Amino acid sequence: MMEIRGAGRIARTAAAELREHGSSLRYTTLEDFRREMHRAAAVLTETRPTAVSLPNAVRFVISRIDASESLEEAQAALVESADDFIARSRQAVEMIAEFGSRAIPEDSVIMTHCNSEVAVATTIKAWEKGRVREAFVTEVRPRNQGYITAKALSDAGIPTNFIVDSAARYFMRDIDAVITGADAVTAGGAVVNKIGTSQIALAAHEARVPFIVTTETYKFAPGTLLGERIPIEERAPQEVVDDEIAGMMPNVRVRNPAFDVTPAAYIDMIVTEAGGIPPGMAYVIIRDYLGWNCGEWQKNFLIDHQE
Ligand code: RUB
Repeated sequence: MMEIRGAGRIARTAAAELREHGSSLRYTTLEDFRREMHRAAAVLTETRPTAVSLPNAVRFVISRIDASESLEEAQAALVESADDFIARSRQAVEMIAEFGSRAIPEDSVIMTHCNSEVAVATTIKAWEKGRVREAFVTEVRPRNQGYITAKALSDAGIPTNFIVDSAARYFMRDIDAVITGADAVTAGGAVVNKIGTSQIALAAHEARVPFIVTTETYKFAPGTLLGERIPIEERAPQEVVDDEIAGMMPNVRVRNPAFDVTPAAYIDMIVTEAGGIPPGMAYVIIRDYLGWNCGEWQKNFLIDHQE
C-alpha cells in the first residue's frame, strides 16, 4: 500500500513487526513458535519483491530464532535480534551520511532522484559542512516521492529546485554530483533503485558527473551470486493513468515498473557503512558484511549433487 516505503524503513519495519508478532502470541513449543515465525517472515517478504533489504532483515532476525535451542531462548533471541537490526540500521545511516558527505565535491550542486533516507541524510550532512550549495530534486512519477525529498531538503535550509523527471538531462550541465539510494545491489555492483535512476545515471555518465549511490550493506543481494535476478515490481496501471482515461484508449497497455537497474559502469562510488567502495567490490561486502559464505554453499551443493 506504500504506507511504508524506502528500502531501509521497509527493513526496519519488518524487523519490528516480527518482534511484535512473536511477542504478542502464546506458544507452548519451540516448533510451533519457529513455524509461525517462518510463516510471518514469508508474508512480510512477499509484500515488496524488489527491496533486498526486506529478505535480508527477515533472515537476520529468523536465523537467530533458528539457532535457539529452547522456546524461551528463541523468544528472547527474536526481541534481541530485531532490536539489534534496527539499531545497526539507524547507525549505518549516520555513518553513510558522514562518509558520503566527504565524497561530495566542495560547493556542489547535487541532483537526487526518489526519496532515499540515506541520500537525503548524506545531502543534509554535506550541506551542514558547507559542501552543498544547491539541490535538484526530480518529481518521481507516478508516486511523486520527490515532494517528500524536496520538503526535507527545503526544511534543512537547502536551496532546492524541483523538476519533472524528463528535465534531468537538461539540467545535468549544472550538476556536480548525483546522489541516490538503492533498493538492491547485485554481486556485480549494479544498483536497483526507483524507476528513472538508470536514465539519470546515463545522463550523468555522458556529462562526466559523478554518480554516487548511498546504501546500507544489507541491501546487497547474496542470491545474485547464484545467478538469481532481482525481480522488478510492476505496480497497478491506475497509478499512471486513471481508469476513465484508460477506457478511452482500448488498445493501450499502461506499464508501470517501479524500479530499474543501473549498470556498475555508470556508478562512480557506492557509499556503505563499511566505507565508499567501487561497484566492483560488491562481492566483498556480500562475503565480509553479510557473512555469505560461497565456499560453504559450494560444499553443500557438491554433497547434494554427488550422484
Ligand atoms: C524508494 C526508493 C529509494 C530506495 C532507497 O522506492 O527507490 O531510493 O528504497 O531508500 P519506494 P532508503 O518509494 O517505491 O519504496 O535510502 O530510504 O532505503
